[in-house]
Amino acid sequence: MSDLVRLEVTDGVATLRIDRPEQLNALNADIQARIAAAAREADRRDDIAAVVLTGGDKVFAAGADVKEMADLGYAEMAAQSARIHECFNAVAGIAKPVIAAINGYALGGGCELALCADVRFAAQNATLGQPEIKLGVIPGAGGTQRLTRLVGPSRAKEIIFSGRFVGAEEALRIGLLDRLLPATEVYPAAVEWAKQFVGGPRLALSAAKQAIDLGAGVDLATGLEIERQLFAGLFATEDRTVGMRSFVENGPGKARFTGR
Ligand code: DAK
Repeated sequence: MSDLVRLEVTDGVATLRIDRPEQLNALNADIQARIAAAAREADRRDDIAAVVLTGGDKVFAAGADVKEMADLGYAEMAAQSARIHECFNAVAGIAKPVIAAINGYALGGGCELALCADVRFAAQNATLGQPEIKLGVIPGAGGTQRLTRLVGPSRAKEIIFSGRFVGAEEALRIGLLDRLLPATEVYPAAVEWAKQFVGGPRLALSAAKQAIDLGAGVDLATGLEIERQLFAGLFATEDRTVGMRSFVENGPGKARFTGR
């Protein structure tokens, strides 16, 4: 793993860290590929219960690398767009709780990357936005879809059409962020949040994430059916047996899950 993207694991919590601060963590093709690889590793590894996505204490990511993109033609971009989607889908597809810890700018592809997490904690001075319109393009890594699902179509359109920066307070108010903290507390708070899932019922957490994410894109009846199937499937797990037996014998909240 390059130094530009690192996957660090401590006591069951992985930190997926982007580290190119002098370019405000601009996501070039190399970094995108490395994020995808790190996300797949985080998904695969049994010693990882939850993931913190961070760009460090100065900046989350100021977007895809505009300098790298500026001279590309249609054919090259058509090929690249599949790769960038692979990267973002790999993060969104981590079948474990994922939290974004946001300091500073999360713009364009940076904002879209944060949208691939399940929840977002940010510094009071964080700045979010989808400024692609000012470059003559639109968000291309999920912004028109994931932002809309999170804040609703009118707000998403207003943010995307204008390309304006969204301050942390507003982002919290509209549901784009989940918690605001002093800058130095963002990452530790995200790690604390992630820690609650260590030793948790891994398969049930994964099923809950799948039900919510898959259900968000379909009609209610289909969503309910997805939930029903996933729920029934959990009766094939050891954690379900342990969880219910522990409740019956010892009361609530004492189960020791195995993750199987
Ligand atoms: N790309 C490349 N370099 C960037 C960058 C970016 N997005 N953002 C910042 N940098 C670089 C700056 O060029 C500068 O580099 P040097 O000149 O020092 O070499 C360094 O980072 C520090 O930036 P500034 O000097 O500009 O710092 P300031 O504090 O003055 O301003 C800023 C900070 C965040 C307001 C400003 O840097 C800025 O506006 N940055 C660009 C923000 C932006 O427009 N983001 C959206 C990028 S477009 C795709 C899907 C998605 C995408 C692309 C393709 N496909 C499906 C194929 C996504 C597109 C985007 O994200």
